[in-house]
Amino acid sequence: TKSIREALEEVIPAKQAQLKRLKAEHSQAVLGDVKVEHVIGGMRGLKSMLWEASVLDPNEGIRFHGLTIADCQEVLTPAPGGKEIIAESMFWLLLTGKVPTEAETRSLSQELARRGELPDYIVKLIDSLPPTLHPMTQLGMGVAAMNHDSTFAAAYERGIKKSEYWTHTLEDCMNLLARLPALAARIYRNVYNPGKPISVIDHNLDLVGNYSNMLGFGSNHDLTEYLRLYIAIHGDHEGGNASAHTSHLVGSTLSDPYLSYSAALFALAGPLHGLANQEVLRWQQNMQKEIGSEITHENIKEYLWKTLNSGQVVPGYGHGVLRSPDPRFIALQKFCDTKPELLKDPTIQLVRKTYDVAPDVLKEHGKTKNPYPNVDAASGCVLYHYGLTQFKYYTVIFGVSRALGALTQLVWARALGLPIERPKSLSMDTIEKLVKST
Ligand code: FCX
Repeated sequence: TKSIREALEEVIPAKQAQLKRLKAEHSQAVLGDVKVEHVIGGMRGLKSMLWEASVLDPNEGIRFHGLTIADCQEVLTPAPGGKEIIAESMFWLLLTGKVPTEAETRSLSQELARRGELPDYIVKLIDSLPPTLHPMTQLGMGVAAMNHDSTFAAAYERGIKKSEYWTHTLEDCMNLLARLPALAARIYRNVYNPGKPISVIDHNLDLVGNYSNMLGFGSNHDLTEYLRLYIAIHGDHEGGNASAHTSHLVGSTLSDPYLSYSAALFALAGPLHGLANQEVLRWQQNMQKEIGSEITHENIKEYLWKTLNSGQVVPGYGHGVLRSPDPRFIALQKFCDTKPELLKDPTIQLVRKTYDVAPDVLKEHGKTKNPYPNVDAASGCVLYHYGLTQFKYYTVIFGVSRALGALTQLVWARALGLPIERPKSLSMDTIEKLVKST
């Protein structure tokens, strides 16, 4: 059985040759215009970044190396006794562009389990933090501190050739990915169940199976399966989203993967990005409190207008690129469709009822370019149903997941020898001068 590193080694030369070709033959080809709206509008739609693992189509949603979520559900190996995509098979696909065999998937699970223990100094650091510190802040701090034993940073200090960067980057990425569940679970334990023992890593279990065990939910097969699906489909959403882009930017300075990914986590912790999944639950619970037990489409509409008229955004709706309902939202809804007890849950019913009316309300409001739900509209309510009720923790699960794509790109950026990012900025005066002269 091939290791993930060997599988990657096989595909690198062709990609390096492709980049060389692009540089030599098409460097000056035009991909689009840079308009003032890009400079003042968050660069929305500007094609300015190389990202290999996934591409987001505004209408069809995400494709991982060309595969839709439904394709992945069909071809990627699940956990023994499970049905959902697991993190290992998704990581293999993202990193190598190939669908791993079952044997390759299992050997990657074992490799990650072997690397999964937290170093003592990380345990001490996390245990010393106040439980009132937001779990995302704790996660970012823990990840940053792991740069203490970065193989890449040590090798760079020793002096290595550019062609060797990717091997050390991969080593760090594997360790980071492997340790994220233990780190995230320790934060959960410290904040919500102080003193409770944490399960040890089972070397015959997949990454998310172990994560669920360490969170204390291992005996709940349905929740574990949901976490597997959640983590696989949140793994990558092309490169321009704030967390992925941050990790790519920081990595381009040759900061090691721990520092690069911790920076990404702090971008994910913003309410317009990953924190939206905590905000959705908070917003929905307030709606439920205000409406009471008689929840109708009419009073959900009223609550939506109240949110919009008070100048706030409706969390879980809208997107920078998508222009139709997010297929990740649909995949999570389909998970619920197979479980009658989930369909009876009032929080899950509220998500569905909100989806019945919110797009029309947002269209009438007239600002949002995409009046449809994104993944965050649905992701938290199933966790809530299964007893993972602490919604301040939800973005941490997103943070465990997004490593799959962000770390993949860090390895590729180093394998392709991509340069430090340094776009040109302009002042408003300069823009006005440029506009007048054209
Ligand atoms: N509710 C109310 N207003 C919204 C809105 C929403 N859900 N989504 C967008 N708008 C508003 C914007 O605030 C903006 O108003 P402005 O002109 O007064 O500044 C206007 O509509 C145009 O924005 P638009 O171009 O459609 O959206 P952007 O690309 O600027 O922003 C996000 C995209 C996702 C940030 C935006 O839709 C939003 O704030 N949504 C709510 C938060 C959320 O769910 N975030 C998670 C997104 C994602 F899935 C993730 O990263 O996890």
